[in-house]
Amino acid sequence: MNQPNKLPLVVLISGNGSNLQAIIDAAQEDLPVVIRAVISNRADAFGLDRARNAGIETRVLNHRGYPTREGYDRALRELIDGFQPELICLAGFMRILGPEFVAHYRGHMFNIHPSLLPALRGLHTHQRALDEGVQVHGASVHFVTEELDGGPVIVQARVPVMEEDSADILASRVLKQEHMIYPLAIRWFAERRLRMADHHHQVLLDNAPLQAPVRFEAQETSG
Ligand code: NHR
Ligand code: GAR
Repeated sequence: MNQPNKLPLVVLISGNGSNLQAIIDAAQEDLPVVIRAVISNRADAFGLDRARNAGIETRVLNHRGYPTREGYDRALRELIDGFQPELICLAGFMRILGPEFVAHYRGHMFNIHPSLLPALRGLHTHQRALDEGVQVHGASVHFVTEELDGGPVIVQARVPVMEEDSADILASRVLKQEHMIYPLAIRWFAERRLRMADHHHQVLLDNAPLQAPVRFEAQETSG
């Protein structure tokens, strides 16, 4: 089915897929996107079930079948391009992507990262936030560039770190915010309000460069 006014997406996952679910749910409301496919590097990713339940095409491309990263990247690119997306969303995707892959989708790929970038790039961000004793933590949606977790940041949500937090409790507090900010950034892109400047390190929203990431303010809810 071709839906002319909707932005075609491909979502890449490796695991639970709760961010994917947030995008699916938003698309069933009024987010003007159509998810053409969900691709996982792991066959056991629960997010694949979420996609199937929503009637979305799924594919598994296991990196273990490829001796080189370049080979995997090439196969992944061919798989993605078959769906002709205008935006690729990394949503808990756990494989680093090489410079050629990234260049092919320049300005057309988002990632959601569980920290207030540029703080805490890389993995295990919640435990590292606790270890460093930071009082404020959060999540960021950014354009993907060749620099890992280093692309220009679109929107961030902040969460407090509590004295008694475990990494899991902190992660779930952050994740709730991720589910708000990822559909928001996708909405701006779908509405053609958002793009990455040609020289890569700037986000343009309504044609104006962001001086800092948009700060999403969490709604106070009970509990
Ligand atoms: N690729 C590029 N080029 N740029 C980015 O900003 C990327 C990227 C690929 C993934 C997500 C990122 C995150 O949000 C992401 C951003 C995986 C690793 C990692 O070390 C690090 C950061 C991110 C994703 N992966 C290991 C690897 O060797 C494998 C770890 C595993 O399988 O558990 O690829 O945090
Ligand atoms: C999310 O917190 C996402 O930000 C993070 O993994 C979780 C995936 O949850 N991403 C990374 O750490 C990427 N390296 P989900 O599968 O439920 O969306």
